[in-house]
Amino acid sequence: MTQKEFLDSVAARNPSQPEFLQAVQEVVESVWDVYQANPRFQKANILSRIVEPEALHTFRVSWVNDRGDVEVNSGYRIQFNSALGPYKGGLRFHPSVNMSILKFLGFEQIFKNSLTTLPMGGGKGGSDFNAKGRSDNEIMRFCQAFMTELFRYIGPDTDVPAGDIGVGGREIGYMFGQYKKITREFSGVLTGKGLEWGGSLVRPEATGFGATYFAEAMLKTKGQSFAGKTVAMSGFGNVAWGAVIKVNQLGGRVVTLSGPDGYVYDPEGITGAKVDYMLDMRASNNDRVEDYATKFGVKFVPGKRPWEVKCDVAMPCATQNELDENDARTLVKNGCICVTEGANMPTTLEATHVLLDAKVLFAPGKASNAGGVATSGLEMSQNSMRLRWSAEEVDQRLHQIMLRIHDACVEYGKGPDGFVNYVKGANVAGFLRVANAMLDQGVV
Ligand code: NDP
Ligand code: 2IT
Repeated sequence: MTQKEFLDSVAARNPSQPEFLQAVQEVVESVWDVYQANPRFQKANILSRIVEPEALHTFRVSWVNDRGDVEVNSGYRIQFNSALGPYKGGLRFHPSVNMSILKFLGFEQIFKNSLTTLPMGGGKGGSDFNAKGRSDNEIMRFCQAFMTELFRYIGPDTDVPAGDIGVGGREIGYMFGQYKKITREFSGVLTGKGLEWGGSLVRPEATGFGATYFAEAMLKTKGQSFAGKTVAMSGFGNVAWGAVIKVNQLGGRVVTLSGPDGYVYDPEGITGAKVDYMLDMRASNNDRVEDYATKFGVKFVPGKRPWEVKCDVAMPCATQNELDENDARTLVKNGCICVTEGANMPTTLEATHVLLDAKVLFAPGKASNAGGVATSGLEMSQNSMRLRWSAEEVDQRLHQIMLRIHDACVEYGKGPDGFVNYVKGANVAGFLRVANAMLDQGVV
């Protein structure tokens, strides 16, 4: 079978799932040669098995809003691959959520979790719930209704969900409370828990810290660092917040943030109270960054993305497909040397090719944003031991894991000219561990 025939067959089996097919295509393009060179993988039909989720759960979530009206949402949990450990991956609450988006995220999660080298399989879930304008009580009731269905499918040794877009510490708390009430068990069934009840220090910051450590390692391959660098960032949520903190610590200056309404340009840099204000914006359920511009008297550019701003490093930290081919060309033209994904698949396939052709340092999210799930893995370890590590210990382990992922990408992605294709490196390194584990475990 040719690569095209294989991709066509996946497309035929998964109609109307463009994001999922995009994620599959990127991985298949990278691993095809390695796969063809290994008859054992082919005999076990690993590639066809790896693109098929082990289980898909969908359920109705009915709940009552503050006006007393009954509302209905769709709930999902995708258990994609358990070759390396219990299913592990976040829950996304956003009106755009559908099967295609969750399957792309669950698929990416398999390889990301593999890259961490921690014992975690891949999964993802969520709901099309829209938190915009909801009261705290409504969010609690929704989370409880969601968990009343989800609890049947998860468990600390089966499937361990965490946060993603629209799911942070508050939502994890409400879901954990409901799980505990239903099952009468206090366990490590979710990660991203509060620090006083089983959470890990540094988990809130981990994705952004990890992405910044990864970017620093990439810059180092060119003898450079964040010191004095201008950074364009998108999003204003959990990942962007952690990345802003770490870029500041490493001497860089973040000059943009974005939301669905547009982007803010703050040439002085996002520091001090402005960083704390990001948490207020995320908690306001307001869906906009314009508030930041109003509060701090900086420029707001409605309806646009931040990639038109001149920068040395770009860190897309909002959502999928938010950096397209034109944006990539603009970044290259403006002298950007490094693009590190904090979000999952924020760069389109076409934009990825533009950046790689221009020899820009480009890190795919499955490598550079793996710090979040890696620290979730460390939270699971602490829960199992019933111990808590210090912030320094967690941060040090996180840093080491990110450097190891960077090394794995270099090992499998370095070309004859010395240029590192991190996309290829991450996909091949992530794939090999999963494929070998699947071989060992037989046809299941
Ligand atoms: P948050 O909910 O904390 O923040 C998401 C941010 O993206 C918000 O600023 C959100 O605004 C914005 N956003 C959502 N949709 C759009 C859009 N269409 N255009 C512009 N901005 C948008 O989520 P996270 O920070 O946790 O997640 C951000 C990205 O990082 C996602 O791709 C997620 O999958 C990925 N990620 C998250 C990890 C984690 O541990 N949290 C780990 C690894 C990756 P609003 O919500 O108001 O629409
Ligand atoms: O995309 C991701 O890696 C996450 N949302 C974090 C998953 C996790 O289980 O911590």
